[in-house]
Amino acid sequence: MSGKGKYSLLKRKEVIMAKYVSGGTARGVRRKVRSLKLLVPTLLIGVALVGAACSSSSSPSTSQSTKPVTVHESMTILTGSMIKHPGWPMFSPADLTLPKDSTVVLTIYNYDDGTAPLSAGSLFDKVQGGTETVNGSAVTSIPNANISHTFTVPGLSLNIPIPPAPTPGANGRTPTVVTFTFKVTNAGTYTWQCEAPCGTGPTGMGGPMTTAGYMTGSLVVQ
Ligand SMILES: [Cu+2]
Repeated sequence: MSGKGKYSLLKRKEVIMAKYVSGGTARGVRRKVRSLKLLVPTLLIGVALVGAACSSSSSPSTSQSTKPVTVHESMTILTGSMIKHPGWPMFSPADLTLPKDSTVVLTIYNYDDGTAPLSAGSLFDKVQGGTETVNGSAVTSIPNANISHTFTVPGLSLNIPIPPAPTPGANGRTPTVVTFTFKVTNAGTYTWQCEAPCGTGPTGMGGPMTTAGYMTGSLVVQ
């Protein structure tokens, strides 16, 4: 076969291939191959970008599910004489509703200047299940002689010992401010109780101590 003949054969093959692939000319095939060479890296970059977009769009939902929730609640302790019910101090409100899986900052304003020491050896003078401050200072217990009330939740293993308010002065009453920070996880209804004998009767355990809305109430976690 002559060189021209070989050329013609190759040329003819190219033309046949061109028609088969694109229905066009050999120049069209070369153009197609060139554009494919450009297209492959472009596609790879595109896949990488889509992957990056997917991973970045999934990260906010992850951070949302772990976002910590902090709630602030407050209760006020009033004396019996303040509510015209002598001998019956009360927590107001006595019931709280808290979101589960949250950190709770509970502030208790105690206007009661009376004390009700615990029985000897009682552990309700110790802070349990969270961190407590009294008028801004951190405490881990309150001397038994200086206990006014407690906020105790056996079902959550919480105990908040509460000292009395200052003796009322010329400008009236000022509260002792107790903050207690704790975590709640599981939903449920938990009963709280004051464990200091601040109620009526010879032992101080009657009246408000056993009456919901005074020295006992509920925490609803939902
Ligand atoms: Cu009490």
